[in-house]
Formats: sequence, C-alpha cells, structure tokens
Amino acid sequence: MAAQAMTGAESVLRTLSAGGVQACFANPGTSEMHLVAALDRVREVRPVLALFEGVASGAADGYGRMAGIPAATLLHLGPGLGNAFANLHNAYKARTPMVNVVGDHAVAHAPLNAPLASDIASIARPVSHWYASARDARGAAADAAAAVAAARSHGGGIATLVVPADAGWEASAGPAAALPVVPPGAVPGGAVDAAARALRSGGPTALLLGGAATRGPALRAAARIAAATGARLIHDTFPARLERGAGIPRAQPLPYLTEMATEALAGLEQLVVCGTQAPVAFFAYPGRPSRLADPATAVEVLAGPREDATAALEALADALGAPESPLAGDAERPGLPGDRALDAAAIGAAIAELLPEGAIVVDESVTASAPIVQATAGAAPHDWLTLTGGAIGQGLPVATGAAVACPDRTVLSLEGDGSAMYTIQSLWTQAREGLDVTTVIFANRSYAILDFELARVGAEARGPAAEELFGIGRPDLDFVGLAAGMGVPGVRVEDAQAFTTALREALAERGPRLIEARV
Ligand SMILES: Cc1ncc(C[n+]2csc(CCOP(=O)(O)OP(=O)(O)O)c2C)c(N)n1
Repeated sequence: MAAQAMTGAESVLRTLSAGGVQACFANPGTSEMHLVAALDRVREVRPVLALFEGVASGAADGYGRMAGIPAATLLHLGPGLGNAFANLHNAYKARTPMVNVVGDHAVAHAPLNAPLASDIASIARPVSHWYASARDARGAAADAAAAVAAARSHGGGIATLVVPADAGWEASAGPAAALPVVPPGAVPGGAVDAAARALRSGGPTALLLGGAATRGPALRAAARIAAATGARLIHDTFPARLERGAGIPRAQPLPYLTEMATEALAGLEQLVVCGTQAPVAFFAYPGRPSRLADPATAVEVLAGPREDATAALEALADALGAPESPLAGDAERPGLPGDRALDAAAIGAAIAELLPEGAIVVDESVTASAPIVQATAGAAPHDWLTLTGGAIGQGLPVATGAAVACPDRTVLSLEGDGSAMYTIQSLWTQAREGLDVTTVIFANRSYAILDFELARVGAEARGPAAEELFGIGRPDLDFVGLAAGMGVPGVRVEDAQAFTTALREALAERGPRLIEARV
C-alpha cells in the first residue's frame, strides 16, 4: 500500500517547527480542523488553548518578547483574526516575532458568501509586517517557511499566513526547508560618525533608547557612552522589553504626559535616537506639541527600529574611546511599606523588596504605574514588559505567554481593573497550563486615566455621561470570585501589610495566583 501523502496542514506545521516555532496559542474552528489534527502529529509544537483570540495574540506577544523566537497563533477566519486584532496591534508596535496562522474557507467556497466569509487581508494588513494566503496544499509549506523567516527577520515582526481549508486537507509535497533569517541591518558608518560628533560637541545630549537598545548589551554600551560624554540616557515610554534593576545600567523613562516629556527633553542640543523613532506624544492635545523634542534640538538617528542598535551603540562607544563603564544602577529600595494605607507607592515598595531575581514584570497598571516604576528601579534584576501599542487588555495575555516561554522565571502581572476585564479569560489558560503568574489587580473601580484625560483635552466640565462611562463600579467587580471561577486562587487586600503578606505567599507558591488590591 502506498504511504499516505502528508496533508498541507501537516506540512505547514512541520515547516513552522523546523523554523523554531514551539508553541501555538490557539482558538480554532472548523476551517482549522486539519491544522488541529496536524498538531497531534507534530508534537514539537505545544498547543495552548485561549478562550478568546485576544488572549492568544497577546500570549504569543509575551512569548515572542521573552523567547526571541516566534510562537504561532491559530485563528478562525476573519472574525477570529479580528478578535485578536488589538493585541496584534500591540505586538506589531513591539516588533515581536510571531506567526499568525489563520484558517479560511476552501478556495472554491470562499466566493459563495457563506456566513464566515470575510475580507481577511484587510483585517490582517495593518498588524502584519508580512502577509500571504496559501493558494494550495503544495505551496503552503513554502509560504510557511517564508512566514517564519519574515517573523524572525530584521529583529522581529508579525507574519500572517492564511491557510484555506483545502490547502490544509489536500496532499502536500512535505515540509519546506527553513529560509535564511535576515538580521537587523547594520547602520551606515556615517550614522556612527555623526552621533560621535554630536556627543563630542560637549553640549547637553541625550540618547533615546528603544527596541533592542533597552536590553542588557545595548544598555551597557549606552552606559559607557554616558560615562565618557555626560550624555543622559532616556528610554521609550513603553518599551517592549526593558532590562532593569540593581546592577543594570539605568535609563530614565520618557514620561507619558506631553508636558512632562517635553520638559524631560528641554534644553538638549542633541538627541541621539537608538533602536526607535524620534519621540512623539501619545495623543495630540489642544495647544501642545505632537513632536516631543525641542524644535531647537538636533535629532540624530543612530539606529532605527529595523537596524542593529546594539552593534551601533557598541561601535559608537568604541569610536568615542569610552572605557567600560562604572555606571550601573544601584540597589536602592524604599523598604517594605509596613502598615500604611494601600496605594501604588506602597505596592511598589513591597514589590521592590520581594521581587525575585530574573522575574518578568508585565505592567498594565495604567495610573498606578509611575510610582511602581520608581520604587522598583533598584529591585533584583528583572525584565519589564509594557503596553507598546496603547490597546489595553494586553497585560494578562502577555503575562501568560511570557510564563509559557520562561517556565523557570516568576511572572508578576500588574493590571488595572478596567484593563483586566478585556481579556480576563487569560486566568483560565494560566490555570490550565499551571503557569507561575501572580496577578495584582489595581481595583480602583474606575477608568481613572480617562477621568484625568477629560480635563487635559479641554473637554467641558465632567458631566453625568463621564460619570456613567468612567466608573466601573455598580456592580463592583469581584476579582477573587472571577479568578476562582477560572481555577486561580485569589485574595482581596485593603492595606499595605496584607498586600505584603499576600505577595510574599503568592511568589513563594508555584502556579497562578491573584491579589485584588483595593486602592
Ligand atoms: C482597546 C482599547 N480600548 C479603550 C482604550 C481607552 N482606555 C485607555 S485606559 C482605559 C481605562 C483603563 O482603566 P484601568 O485599567 O482600570 O486603569 P486606571 O485608569 O483606573 O488606572 C481605557 C478604557 C484603550 N486604550 N484601548
């Protein structure tokens, strides 16, 4: 009997696996059944169920940020991809390596206007650095190889591959060989020379670090430059992955608020941009600038987001003759908060003391964030992952994926109560997979930041509609109950002492925990 040919679906899965994909965050449907069956045969790829596609895409983002290799998502046609969109947007801004596998109707079925037929390409394009739709089973593996290479090239990006159902079920010619990964581009020598000239001029200068430049090797090169020239180190407001803590060279975060950001950048003669773009305000406000650098400041791009910022910073440090730097972040910490009232500063103080070395902190604590960032600067060395694209509902999924990528590291997920409710189903995946994630919910029962922004954009005085739309009490959310319903043990705390105790216990236990902090 002739051996049965490998399906297109299996050839896709085997190709992804050969390209380094080891996890697939999935919420499949009928059009993906052959891909699901293939997951049974390609055991190297771990299937992880998410109960909403925004959890799958956010988890793949957290995974990719920490693993440095792409996870796959498995999504159900246009509606599944649409549900994944907001967190794909965040991952797109983070330039996370990721491969979306989106099922579609069989090619002949697609034009017939069946209920689930839609314009998948139009949903995918704004959140995909690379996009293709497989034409048939024989070409699908080659498309998958191109997808995984695109996701890994230029430092990372989102590749979206649509797999029509018949491309999954028909016979293939087997998996395709992995394609070469294009590394981030080297910066032109002139860019290093121009930055060196700027830094030698002696005028007030800052380096703005983003992308790969917020990671250890680049931070060390930046610290050498700072020590040799007196330049200040500033990092993007929302870095994809910032290495920080005691002993790691420290950059100051560019503040979120326009007026504070412009003040932080005021008076600079030069701003040297590394691994990111020139800074812009999060929103426009009447009478305030959108570009944050002082108009009198010369902005030099040393390395853009697709370029090798680490090598550029190292070349710049060498060009300046900068010796190995003594500038490392100190271990100063505020100390345990004791018995005070519970607020973000007290929570930050407790975290700073108790965070274990090598922890991964996912920060979607919105208005609570700034005091916690400040308090934890001298905590044991850790990674800090932020909301890169401003689309909330990202924190719990990113924490989930980071824990899948790094099973030996503690994950601490700092989460606003409003943001939590977008993708609260993440807790269920954390329980099912036994992930070591401690979630702290900042239960202020409001969209506090919107209250604050209302006045800043110059809107009329706060009226009943704002009252109605910014408060999330009535009914009060019971996060301990919600967590219990998804298999995650939780506790509610109302003072700093109880928070410290709860955090200590949660960090000591493996597996998911939730702390609802009434702030
Ligand atoms: C997808 C998406 N929808 C809506 C918003 C607008 N938005 C920004 S912050 C926010 C509320 C955040 O509330 P919470 O997480 O409780 O934090 P708090 O402001 O209370 O600190 C909303 C609705 C957004 N940024 N992204």
